[in-house]
Amino acid sequence: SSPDSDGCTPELEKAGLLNKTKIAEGGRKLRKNWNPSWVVLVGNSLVFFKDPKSQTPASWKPGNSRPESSVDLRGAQLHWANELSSKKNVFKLRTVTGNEFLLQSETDSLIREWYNTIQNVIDRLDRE
Ligand code: I3P
Repeated sequence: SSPDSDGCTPELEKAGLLNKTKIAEGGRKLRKNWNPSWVVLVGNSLVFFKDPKSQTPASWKPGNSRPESSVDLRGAQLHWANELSSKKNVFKLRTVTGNEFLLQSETDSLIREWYNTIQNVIDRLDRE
């Protein structure tokens, strides 16, 4: 049987490396700080990990694999937001709690896949 035969383990939908910056916390604007982030879409959440490649070997410890932060996609809003950055391929994710993130990739097809996959999860949650 599959590891999730009980249906209780959230399904891993997508994982990959994107550039990320948080631009608002609870509706309050933050200063941009772009960093590579390992992004995992699992269940109803988008989970961010620090990019291991951006860390020195000495800084790597097993405990560092814990998520940096996590975003509940229920009620979230997704918009292309190239006007919010000098970078190309940027979209904005806004949570119900007023946290806002920009996510970016140099690869057009990759960022479109992420946009569509996240939007599908948001749409699914909207229908529940
Ligand atoms: C910011 C930094 C960001 C840039 C931002 C700058 O400067 O260069 O990369 O965002 O532009 O203010 P600093 O490091 O001094 O904070 P983009 O790369 O997304 O353009 P912005 O203020 O126009 O958003």
